[in-house]
Amino acid sequence: MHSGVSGPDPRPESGHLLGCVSFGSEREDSAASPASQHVDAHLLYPAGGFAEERWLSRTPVSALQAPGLRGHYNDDLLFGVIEVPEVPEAHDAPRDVGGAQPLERAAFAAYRLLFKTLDATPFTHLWRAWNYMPDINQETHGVERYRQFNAGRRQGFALGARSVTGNVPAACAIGVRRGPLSVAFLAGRHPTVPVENPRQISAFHYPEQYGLQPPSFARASLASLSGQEWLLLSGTASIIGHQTVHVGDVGRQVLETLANIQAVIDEANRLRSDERDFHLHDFQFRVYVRHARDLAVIRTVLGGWLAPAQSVVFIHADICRSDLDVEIEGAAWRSVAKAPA
Ligand code: 3EB
Repeated sequence: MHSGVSGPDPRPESGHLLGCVSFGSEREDSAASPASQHVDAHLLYPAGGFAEERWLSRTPVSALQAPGLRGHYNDDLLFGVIEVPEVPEAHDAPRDVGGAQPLERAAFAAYRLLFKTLDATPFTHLWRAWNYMPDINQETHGVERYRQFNAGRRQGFALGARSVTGNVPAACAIGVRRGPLSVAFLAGRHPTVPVENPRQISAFHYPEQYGLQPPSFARASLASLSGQEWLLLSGTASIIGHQTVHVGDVGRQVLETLANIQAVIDEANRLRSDERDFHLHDFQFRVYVRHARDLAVIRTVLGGWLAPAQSVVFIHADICRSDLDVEIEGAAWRSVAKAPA
């Protein structure tokens, strides 16, 4: 299994398509893949207006179809996409589950469906979720929409009998231009090792000032599967403890974010048994940029730390705290000498 990001002119790649994520202007054929997530946000770099990230499997994949969900799986894992439109609540609807706000109910419905689906497959462990929603920083019903999402997600975890602290998946929650709540996910047969960042309070322990129901995600997921080890980094930003730092200075936000990513990688290496450590240069990155005008600064600062050949896509999108201008996530994988038992 490997993943690669290809630009507008992708070279032929070998492997079976497990899942696919596209960024930028929607292409006619992108809907053709049954397990594809479209991120409706302007692609800032690489140039060309469209990029695709493909998750390829060495072994054949099978399709999994359920109402509201499309996915593909191989022997080790399942990649799926769930899209839930936000609909106003019927005035006579029962108020006991799912909350009052459309996004909160959409998040609840998405995670209820996700865990219900996982429980019907061998892939009961959620490794990583990518959450995209429009107007993430906008306030409606007196609550910021990201917080509405957090409330619904947390209730979905609880209903699915999943832990909302500690043993939680890696994730990101990002604002896009339009569309339904879109959740892509990777799930596996075996639990991951959740990784936290010693420089930050765990997100699931954030104080109430960031919302009454804290987000349920780990800073990274360390996963083992036949002969490979993966490190999936959550969206990472310029946060120390629980506080945003370097407000208004995007260059320093990038440096602080890199320090956080390095701290998570160090922590993951500490938790691993294999001698060969993960290194910053092993990762492919996705960078979310709030203001397109910041792209040059962000690329320059990152360029000082990343290898020239490293795969990085830059996406014009909103970050879930309105005082953050940049967020970075990544993934790396490597072969291990012996397949884990
Ligand atoms: C942070 O560290 C920045 O709600 O799933 C990063 C990764 C963030 C995931 C999520 C939010 C999420 O709190 C925001």
